[in-house]
Amino acid sequence: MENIYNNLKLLSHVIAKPTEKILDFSQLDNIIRSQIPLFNEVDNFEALYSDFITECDKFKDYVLYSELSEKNLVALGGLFGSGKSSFLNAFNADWILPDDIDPETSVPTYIVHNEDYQVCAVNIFENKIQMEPTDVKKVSHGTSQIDEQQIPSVTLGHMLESILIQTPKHNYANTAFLDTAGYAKPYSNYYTHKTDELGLRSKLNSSNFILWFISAETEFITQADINLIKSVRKNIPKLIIVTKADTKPAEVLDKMCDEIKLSLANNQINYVDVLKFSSRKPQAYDSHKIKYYMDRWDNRIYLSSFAKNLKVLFRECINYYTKNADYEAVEQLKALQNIFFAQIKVIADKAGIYMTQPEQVELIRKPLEVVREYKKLQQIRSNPTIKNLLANHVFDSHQWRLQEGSSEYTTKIVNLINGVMPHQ
Ligand SMILES: Nc1nc2c(ncn2[C@@H]2O[C@H](COP(=O)(O)OP(=O)(O)O)[C@@H](O)[C@H]2O)c(=O)[nH]1
Ligand SMILES: [Mg+2]
Repeated sequence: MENIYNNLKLLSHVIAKPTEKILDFSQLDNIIRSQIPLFNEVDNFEALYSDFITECDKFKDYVLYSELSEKNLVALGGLFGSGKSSFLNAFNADWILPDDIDPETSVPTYIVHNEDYQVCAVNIFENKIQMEPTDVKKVSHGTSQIDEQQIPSVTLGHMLESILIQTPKHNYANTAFLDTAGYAKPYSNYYTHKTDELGLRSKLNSSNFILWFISAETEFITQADINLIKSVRKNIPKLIIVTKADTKPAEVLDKMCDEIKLSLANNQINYVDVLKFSSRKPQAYDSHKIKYYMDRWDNRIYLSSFAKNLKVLFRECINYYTKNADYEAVEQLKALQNIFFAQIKVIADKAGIYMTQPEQVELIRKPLEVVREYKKLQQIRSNPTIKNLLANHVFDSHQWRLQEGSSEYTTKIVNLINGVMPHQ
């Protein structure tokens, strides 16, 4: 009886509508769902739009979950069933996440550090609700399965947009993990809109770092994996983890890692490392190396990329219509962009999120242009010692922490400065 009462309580909780909306997303939603799709003839619109929607969803999550504020996001990607949730459970020494038997019920889950154990969720009505930690498994596996009762099982995953778990077991103060459902091929039994490749790709694109999982059981990296990783933004560091290492002998694992490295290199994919892990033996294999990378990432200062990432769709659309001399569409898009970012700013201000405006994104390049012009005017020549100092000490320094984090970003800036400061 008590179980039935608790399950009913959980159900009413999960489907509760907000009594009062403090943050109103309706105007934003109107622009996103009704107005932007009108410009769908732009090249590659489907991928651009999917990235845009995901970035908007991430923005909503950062607004609704103040616990995510200022945190870098490490997204977990890979095939459905590759061992992502098990990795998080084992890595955090905390068996809170269900291993998903059904992708339909799997809910994107953030994990952050807090001294108190707490779980909250955002439901499909954009209402933030508190939950009991044990409810996380009930949401995915169904209420009766957990309680071993003979009443029909009710899964509630489809009522939730996302879950946020705060746990003292998660050791990274500046990092949030995002557990995704992963992807499945359209002909697979696990294929649903939640395991669609485009959706996962967008989720990865809106993260700061990526952990990509490949099960050792497959013994190789599939072309589908390669294609997906390749389609994600180049400047997001990607660490490849071969999971379920306990299922294969050492020599098979080593050969698999070498082949993965070769395939990635052949496809011009930058990766941080290829490491082995088993959730059955979480201290064994390369777990210390994974921890090393996690520590490094946790030390990176978070720089909000919302404005930059949201701007991409508008920029690409405006470029397309400018090229096609459709100036009416260009003007419409510029007006839409202004309304959109004004709305974003209103919400960000209310939620206390710092937001660069789109014109500031453009301005980021300007200081170096100013230096270049000034040097030309004054006929100043560069001192190579200063250049080396900058390259070796400033841009290479751990103190100079960048959200982009990648060596590619550093190289870009060093190249820019090289351009600004010609040899004597
Ligand atoms: N032998 C073994 N099985 C694992 C390991 N990690 C996960 N599994 C199993 O693989 C299945 C899928 O794991 P899950 O973590 O749900 O994958 P996800 O869909 O990527 O989150 C589950 O049945 C797990 O028990 C591992 O390290 N070793
Ligand atoms: Mg999972």
